[in-house]
Amino acid sequence: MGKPITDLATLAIGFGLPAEGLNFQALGGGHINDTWLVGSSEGSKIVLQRINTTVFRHPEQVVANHLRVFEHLQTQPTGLALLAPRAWQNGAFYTYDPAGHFWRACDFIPQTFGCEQAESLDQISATGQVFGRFLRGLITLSPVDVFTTIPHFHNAIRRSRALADAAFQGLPQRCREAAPELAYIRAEQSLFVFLTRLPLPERVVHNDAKIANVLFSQDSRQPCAVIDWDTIMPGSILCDFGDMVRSLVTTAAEDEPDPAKIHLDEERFAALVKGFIPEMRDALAPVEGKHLLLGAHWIILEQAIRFLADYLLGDPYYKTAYADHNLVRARNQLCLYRELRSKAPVLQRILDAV
Ligand code: GN1
Ligand code: MG
Repeated sequence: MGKPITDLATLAIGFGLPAEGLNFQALGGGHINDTWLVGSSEGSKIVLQRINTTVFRHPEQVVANHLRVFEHLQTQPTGLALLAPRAWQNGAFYTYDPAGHFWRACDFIPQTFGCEQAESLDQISATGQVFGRFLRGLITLSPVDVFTTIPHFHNAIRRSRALADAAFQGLPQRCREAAPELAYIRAEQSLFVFLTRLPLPERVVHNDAKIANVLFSQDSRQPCAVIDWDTIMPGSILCDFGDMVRSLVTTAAEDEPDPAKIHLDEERFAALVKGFIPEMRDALAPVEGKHLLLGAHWIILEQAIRFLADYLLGDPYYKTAYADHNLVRARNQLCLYRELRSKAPVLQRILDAV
């Protein structure tokens, strides 16, 4: 985030903001890219982003997908505000700075705010509904029209293998520290073999369907937009449902260290499915409807694996705020996963009843 403000100004002006009275606010929520909200004195605002090109190796494809999704969703009755991409001076929707960093921008959706954690059951239902509408809108977009910007993104078997490699090659002290978690994950990962055998339809999905990626209207307090379209690519609806459970049904932030505070709450789950399922019901294939809850198992265990592998390797992937941050995140996800395992029959009954 240590970019000199003058460079940000040049970029903001290049993406079409007037030069007068520019102001910059770092938006620190993301784990991967660097993001700023840039305003000008005449009132317009854009979101300016430096893409992490170690993670997104073909950032032009991220931008191409964004444009494709934007054009497609404009034709769909989602009722949601959309992220309009901004063109650079030359008409492309991105630019490189002199240091070779990749930048892109989109319009800020005015009068909105973000939220890291759900505050009420109504908010959970409304967020599930908005993701349902968004995904419903994407269902008519063919996966062949969208780039796979991160190959094997939700290939949990590869992720498990990467964890096994990290346990072998990672920082020895960290590998010792994480031995119980490694053993637990090893015992659970046969789930992923079962998942690969399911004939899941490939669809264009969001792939990061967490509450932090929803904007709420300042007037109505209702969710009005789904943001962070970087990982929209071919994948499975189960993953998006899993991320919703991971972020909306938990009682604590993703990096809460105290296990006593981390729970998967049945009422929250019921609120999520009440919002999400009616939007999606007639679009889901039977194999998807039947295995939605497995999507939560998949994504929560996979997320624990990803955080843990990163910890073992010395945190090359996720931004961290302190030394054990990724270990804390991994343990947090494993708490959720254990509760998911024990509450699965109850949660499945809730799903069956909607
Ligand atoms: C990353 O940067 P952010 O917060 O949008 C990650 C997601 C994880 C998420 C965990 C490209 O998303 O897959 O689920 O962190 N994005 C990428 O909160 O790896
Ligand atoms: Mg994301």
